[in-house]
Amino acid sequence: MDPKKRSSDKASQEMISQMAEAGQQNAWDRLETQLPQCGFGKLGVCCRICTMGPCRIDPFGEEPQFGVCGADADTIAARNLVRMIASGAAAHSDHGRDVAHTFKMAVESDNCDYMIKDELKLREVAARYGIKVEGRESKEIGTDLADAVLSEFGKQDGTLVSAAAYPPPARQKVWEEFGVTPRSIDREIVEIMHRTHIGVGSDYKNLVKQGIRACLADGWGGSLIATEISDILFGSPWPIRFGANLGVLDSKEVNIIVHGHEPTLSDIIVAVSQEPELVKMAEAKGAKGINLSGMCCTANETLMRHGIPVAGNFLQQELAVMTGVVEVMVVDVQCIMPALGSLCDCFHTKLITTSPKCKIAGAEHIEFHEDRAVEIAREIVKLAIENFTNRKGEGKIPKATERGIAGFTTENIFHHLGGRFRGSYRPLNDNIINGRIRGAAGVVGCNNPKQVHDYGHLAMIKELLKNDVLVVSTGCSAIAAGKAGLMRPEAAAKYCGPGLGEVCETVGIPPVLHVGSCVDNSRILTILSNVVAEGGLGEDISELPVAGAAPEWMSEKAVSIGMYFVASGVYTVIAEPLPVLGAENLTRYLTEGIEKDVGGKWAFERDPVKAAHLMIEHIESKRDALGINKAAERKLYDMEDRRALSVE
Ligand code: SF4
Ligand code: MSK
Repeated sequence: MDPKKRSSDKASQEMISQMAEAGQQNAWDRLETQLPQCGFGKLGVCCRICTMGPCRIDPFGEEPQFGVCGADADTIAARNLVRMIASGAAAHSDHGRDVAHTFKMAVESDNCDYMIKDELKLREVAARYGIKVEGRESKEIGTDLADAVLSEFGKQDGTLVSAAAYPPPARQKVWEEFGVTPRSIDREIVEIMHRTHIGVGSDYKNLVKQGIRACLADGWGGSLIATEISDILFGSPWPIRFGANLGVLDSKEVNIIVHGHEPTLSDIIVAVSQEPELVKMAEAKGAKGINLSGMCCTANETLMRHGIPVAGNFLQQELAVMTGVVEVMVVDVQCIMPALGSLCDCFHTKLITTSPKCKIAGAEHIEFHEDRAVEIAREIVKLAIENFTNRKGEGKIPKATERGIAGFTTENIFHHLGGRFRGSYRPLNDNIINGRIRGAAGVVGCNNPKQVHDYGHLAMIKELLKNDVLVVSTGCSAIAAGKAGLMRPEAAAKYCGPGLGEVCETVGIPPVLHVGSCVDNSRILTILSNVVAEGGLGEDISELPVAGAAPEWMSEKAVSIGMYFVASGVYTVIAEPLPVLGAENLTRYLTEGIEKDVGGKWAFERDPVKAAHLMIEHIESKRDALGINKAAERKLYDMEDRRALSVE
């Protein structure tokens, strides 16, 4: 076992070796025990929707094959695919719903642990939902907004307000004409489950169509609500310095890792963990203090708003426990490996589950209730402090850490590029039109032990930067970029082509912009809407020189994200193919025909550098179509150019 074949991250390599020496299993080991994985499952042609099955189709069979009910490979794979979308959209949207409920509680109560932190955003978002804002108190506006967003989940009439309030008009027209404008969030997810039941639809394109409607209800609905309401409730992010990788753990302090996805509990833990009384308690136990860090997207939430360091991304959750210095790993929902339960048993680490939706064998459950948020957060921090004295020895913490700047949003990119007093996307559009920036790419998504950890993200991002493509990133991809130093402003000079490098250095931004967690992929959608609205790059997102990618994806949420980018007009490249390759017509539709219907399409490419070049080719073809490649000749910046770019 060569750790370099498992991870490109030095801190992770060190911990992988330690796990091997200690005889502890991790995700890479378990993947090996699973090999060879089921070919039918991989190709998407296994069905167990009813008990006449399970049925499977041999994709290499001479004769056409059918399940017992007569379903062919395209039907089976399409049903499986859209069920993945249903699950992914449900996960994001349920996160949005929970944040919206907390928001409702906050605006309706006079004595609550949460309060509105961003009044300006409250008014902006409320206005989009058609709520009167002039002359009204924040609490009144907030009450109306809470009701409006909560009704998006279950309403029976009309279409999503946000699907009309945020995307460019030309994009809305595409959806209307194709018949995929989402009606309500829950309804689209439920309808997938209905349509894929035995004996309902078998037309693979019609099945995908419902998948599209549900994923749009996720990206422009549930995820967007999660982002917008979190900004209002917990504060909109602003560029902030952070440290990243396992080296942020401190052997002298009480280490608490917040892991999962939602900000509701973690935001309160951030506040209470520095209360003098708790710090004193920690000192009385012999610790230097309380050290909070994050894992996966809860990390991104606390990093974006508070600069809390990131211990790692998805494949580092077991490695963090292996350091032996984690007193408590507190988890909420999503991307939490069940393996943590038994692994924590081998150490003093307490795994604490907090959501009734997520209980794990071997974990202690302290149920989180928003109306007692501070009290519960204190209880968890105290438990960690008490556990400090149970630690055996100094532990083994890898030294590797990096620093960077995160905290970019649709709104503040506006000011970074256009200046505080004349915020505008104009300089970004102008630099794309004049060719200094060739285009933009969203590189997002998970880790997957089938790819060398972080390598796919980093190789792809570096190739894009070298070719003057600006990168925005979320989720575990953003953490990978942060750990590799790509979120330092100085990275522009090292990794970017001359055009992008010059723009980044002039404006003072890193070449990879961290825009948040998985639900914050909705920020990328609204950034694209703003670029279209700014003018000069076409009328629709599908005309923009942009592309998306998930080079190490693994979760069903990534399928929903990928599909909502495709359905919003974005060419999207993923490494591990969607499990559809056993269904020829469906595969051809997703990678070709779908473009005629929604403007975007999928591509599958495991080699991250080749994948980057597919994205670059696409970006250049969009530039050609816009007629802006003619204006691409290089020139040195004169003072006038620099003035146009500088931050006021
Ligand atoms: Fe087999 Fe059809 Fe039942 Fe699927 S739905 S398990 S293909 S009989
Ligand atoms: S945490 S969904 S592993 S990005 Fe959002 Fe990372 Fe993927 Fe989970």
